[in-house]
Amino acid sequence: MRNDYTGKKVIIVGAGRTGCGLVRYFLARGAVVTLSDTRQVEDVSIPEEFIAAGTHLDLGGHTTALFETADLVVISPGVPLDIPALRTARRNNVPVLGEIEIASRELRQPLVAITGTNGKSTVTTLMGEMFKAWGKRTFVGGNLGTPLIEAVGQDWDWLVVELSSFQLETIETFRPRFGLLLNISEDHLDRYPDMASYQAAKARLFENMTGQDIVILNADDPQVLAAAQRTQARKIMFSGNKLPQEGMGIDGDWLIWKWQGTEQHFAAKDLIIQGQHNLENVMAAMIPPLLSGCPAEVAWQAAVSFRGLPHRMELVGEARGIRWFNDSKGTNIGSVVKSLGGFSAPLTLIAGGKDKKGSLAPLAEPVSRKVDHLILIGEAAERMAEAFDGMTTIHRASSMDEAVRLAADVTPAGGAVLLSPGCSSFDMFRNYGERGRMFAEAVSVLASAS
Ligand code: UMA
Ligand code: ADP
Repeated sequence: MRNDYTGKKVIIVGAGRTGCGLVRYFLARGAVVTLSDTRQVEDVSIPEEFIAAGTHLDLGGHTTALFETADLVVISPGVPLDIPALRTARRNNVPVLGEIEIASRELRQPLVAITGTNGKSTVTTLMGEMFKAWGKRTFVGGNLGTPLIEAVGQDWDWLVVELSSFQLETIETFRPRFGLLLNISEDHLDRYPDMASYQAAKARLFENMTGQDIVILNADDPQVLAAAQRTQARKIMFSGNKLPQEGMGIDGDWLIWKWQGTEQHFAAKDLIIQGQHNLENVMAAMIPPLLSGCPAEVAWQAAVSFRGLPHRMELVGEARGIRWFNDSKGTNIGSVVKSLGGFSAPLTLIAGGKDKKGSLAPLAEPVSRKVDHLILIGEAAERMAEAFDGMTTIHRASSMDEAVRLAADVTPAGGAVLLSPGCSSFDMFRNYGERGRMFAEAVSVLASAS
């Protein structure tokens, strides 16, 4: 039996949230579990129950010999497939799979998978709200935070799952009922050798989908359409600038759902979340519930009540007559371009962080047109300073506090400060959430001092 792991030697790689979920899953199924991580014992927190249940630990590095004789290796998304231990496993014909594959082999509920470079978390959360408003017991998770393996064994009607390219690299039979590809622009070029490999990882979403499944695609993104070219699944489009024959699009101030000869209209002005990209997100989120029988007014009500997620263009303060926006989740260049789109006031941009090595060129035009002051932080500061030389006034800061103080000095009242780093956070912070919180805290210190 495919899911019978009794007595099997299973190595879980990565002792983060995914790894811990996997250990619990395999212990409950009688496997002989080893948890392997590059971190030293003092740097990881291993739950007591794992040790009590006999979990073996392989810490401070991955012991290659163990990977030669395992029955199965299951990796966390942050673990690259080309590390020596995983190469050894594959050379010895030991299957190397990811958490999404393992979880989806157990889960029988209809599953919506959402991927793309930007907008995944927004669409996943919003769609979850729609299914819940319709009265469905809905798991909402994946890359968003709660690993899919934690959905196993609970009563759900629907699974709404955000997937990263990392997670898609290690699927085998995973087959969602609905697969959404929102957009593709440069990201994660610190992990992929080139854009084609990143795009290929995203396209794996479609590989097991059949004519009975539905893919939902951004009609305006050529890379999305190229990635979905060979899929067998039925294609339904959404578009931010036209009306597809069938699907969802925009006409003036209206979002329009066209389906089997009928049309339904929704007033864009009723939405709280702002920006062209969020219209696209709302349309993408509505399609699976609508096609599954959710009444249109229920889905739309959930959309108009949605206030957006923290760290995505979140207004965190108005200190010194300046509006301060936290877009810490803007972790790639494409998302910063979208975020700048909404600004017209004098603008200071705080950017930089751990460099993902993608091209900065798409940001040049919006920076010269919209950004009066650019404050750079983190490892990418040097490369960004070179790329935007002469286009705006460039400053450096060595901490978030310093960046915020500097922004307060150079931005006039009536202007705005935007933290939209275009980089990941791991050079200076634990994650994008901590980076955004430190920004908001520095802004509130400023507000209370003024
Ligand atoms: N590790 C090794 N060997 C390696 C590399 C890493 O042992 O060669 C260990 C690390 O020391 C660490 C562990 O692996 O202890 C971390 O694994 P992980 O990074 O996969 O962490 P998790 O806590 O399991 O979080 C993962 C996702 N992380 C990544 O993709 C990097 C989380 O997405 C996700 O929320 C979670 O699973 C639940 O599904 C975060 C993310 O940054 C938010 N995602 C990227 C993004 O959104 O851009 C893709
Ligand atoms: P993800 O989960 O894919 O990182 P989020 O929903 O968390 O996406 O949004 C992250 C950032 O990406 C936002 O702050 C915004 O700047 C940008 N963004 C959101 N939706 C879109 C979209 N549909 N197209 C392009 N950029 C977007």
